[in-house]
Amino acid sequence: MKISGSDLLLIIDVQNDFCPGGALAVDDGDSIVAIINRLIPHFANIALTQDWHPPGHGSFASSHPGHDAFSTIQMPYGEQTLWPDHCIQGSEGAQFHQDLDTAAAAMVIRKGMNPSIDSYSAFYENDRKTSTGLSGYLRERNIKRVFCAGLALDYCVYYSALDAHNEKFETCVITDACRAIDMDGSAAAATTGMSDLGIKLVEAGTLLT
Ligand code: VGL
Ligand code: ZN
Repeated sequence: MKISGSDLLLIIDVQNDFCPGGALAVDDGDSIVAIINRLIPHFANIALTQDWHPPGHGSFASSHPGHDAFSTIQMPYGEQTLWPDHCIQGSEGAQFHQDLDTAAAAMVIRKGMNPSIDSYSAFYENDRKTSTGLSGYLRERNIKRVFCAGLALDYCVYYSALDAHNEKFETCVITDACRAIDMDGSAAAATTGMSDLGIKLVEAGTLLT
């Protein structure tokens, strides 16, 4: 597969809290940094997302006494998984992994800032209505195809890929440049869900040649 000038590399939540030692660590999460760094020089357009929650965010189990992390509750916008406190604005855990080569990124989308709505996707908050503005930005920049990489495959990468597809961008997920949280089969469900929609699952090696 050949990368063109109208392709975007969307690097999702490669932050300390999602890496080993972090508050919501994804197994092997840091192992994707080297692969992503190798992909970066091949793309003319790069955007990063950064999970960026205020303290006491509504997606934190600690904001719902009596509810444990990794359980689910009903929010006004639907079901929400509760997480350990993570990616608090300005904290070390919210910083990008120190080896991630962020210099070439034109755009950083911060998300999950509304205290009462979580945001997995780079495009829409979890109410599925509130836009981050990314879609308009990409259209103005004439982006036609979005390649997703990052953390976590079954949450923020998955929802970002679904929305990129719904917004009519051709969408690919670079599977070996992602790692999953994988709760109750969520990684397999995300992978199947994406390929059923026609989202292409590709390996980094096919883009680097
Ligand atoms: C994420 C859970 C909570 C992610 C962010 O980046 O996949 N997951 N916040
Ligand atoms: Zn979060």
